[in-house]
Amino acid sequence: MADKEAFPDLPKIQYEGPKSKNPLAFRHYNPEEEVEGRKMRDHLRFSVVYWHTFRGALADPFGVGTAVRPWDDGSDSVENARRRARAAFEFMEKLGAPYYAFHDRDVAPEGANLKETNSNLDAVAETLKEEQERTGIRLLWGTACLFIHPRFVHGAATSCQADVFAYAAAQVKKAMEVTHYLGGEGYTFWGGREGYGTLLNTDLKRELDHLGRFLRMAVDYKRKLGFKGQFYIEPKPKEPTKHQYDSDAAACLNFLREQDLLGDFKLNIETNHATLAGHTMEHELEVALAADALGSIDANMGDQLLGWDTDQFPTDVYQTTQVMLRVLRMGGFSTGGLNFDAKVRRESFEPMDLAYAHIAGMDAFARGLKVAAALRADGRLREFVEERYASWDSGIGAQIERGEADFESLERHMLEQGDAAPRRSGRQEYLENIINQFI
Ligand code: XLS
Ligand code: NI
Ligand code: NI
Repeated sequence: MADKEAFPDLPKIQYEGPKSKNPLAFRHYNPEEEVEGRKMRDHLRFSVVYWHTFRGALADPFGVGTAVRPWDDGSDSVENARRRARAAFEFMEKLGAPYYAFHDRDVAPEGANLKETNSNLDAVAETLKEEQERTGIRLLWGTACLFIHPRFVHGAATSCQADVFAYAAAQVKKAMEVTHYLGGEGYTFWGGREGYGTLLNTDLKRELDHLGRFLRMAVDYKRKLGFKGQFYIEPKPKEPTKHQYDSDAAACLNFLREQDLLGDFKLNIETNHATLAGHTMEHELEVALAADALGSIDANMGDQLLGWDTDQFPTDVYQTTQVMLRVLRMGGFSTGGLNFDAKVRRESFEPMDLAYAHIAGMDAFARGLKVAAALRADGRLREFVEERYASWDSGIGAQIERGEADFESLERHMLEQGDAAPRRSGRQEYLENIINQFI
């Protein structure tokens, strides 16, 4: 099996332009094409996730997995893990994705104890390194899976059990070392079970303090290790917990500020998590940007009628446009990228569906990038916002912004002026129509 291709029907995907009807070609993603003076490849920094794409069986709460993955014998052996890794790199290479991301337990099986588990991870990491060197594909970020195993039933860093906290610390230490060994550009903390099912059994304050202490230890160890990658926190409001402590961008930022960790973390914002939190993706991106803390993006989308993290491939060009408008405004990613934290539907069970899904996501983002760049070149959206705030550029507005006004001076000003009538329409529909002109 080792030398047989895992994806014999998958050619190297090429850019063929918008008119192509070839389902195994890009219509918009042309890695070499320049947009705003930078190659598309470097704007988009696409990343394939190991968990959904190579470990997801496509089970749901009502049915078993349906995924057909001929290269995977379903066993927990290191040999199977290595074969799977080679299949993953074959796929990513043919797709032309420059990055990937994984949890420790995605890539290597759990052993009988921590020591065995660590050596399994080391063994598979060797294969990953070989494959990275062979293909030039790089690790966007690594992470530790602190939510599947029963030991994490009450959480990891926020468990009521101190020994579980210690296990989680040891696991994250190892996952950071492996990420460092593989030259990872980042490391993500997503607290799947860092939250609660009921407050009746929960000491919220104590759990939050433990989480802060855990992250502080991670920062200290990062320095000791000499790992230069970016740390990310990935907000999500719930699922599997009723309430996850990192519930949205604002909650994460407040927590990091409280724990004096803001300088050491950026946010990894996921579209479907934003909507689960009752926000739009663009809201979450704006909150992160305002704090200069937008690091990376888990690119997917949810379903309006399904209230959980459906993690669908992002195919909505309106949404990818909104995302790329913010990424361009930020001046592009530095360590982050567009990480397809997305899974094919249970009905899309063939290996080739993995290709169709990623091609769809990559093209939707490439198109979103082009639309966003065109909107920026057009300038009307930006000018509208600038003009909307023009009263802050001079006079009383500028005085307030410079900190030269107080309640008394403002009262004097208004007693003189008499009243403040609404002067400007918000023009939402006019603005929405500008976006449509470019899509
Ligand atoms: C789950 C999260 C998870 C993180 C990595 O909802 O999105 O996949 O991205 O632990
Ligand atoms: Ni995610
Ligand atoms: Ni998710």
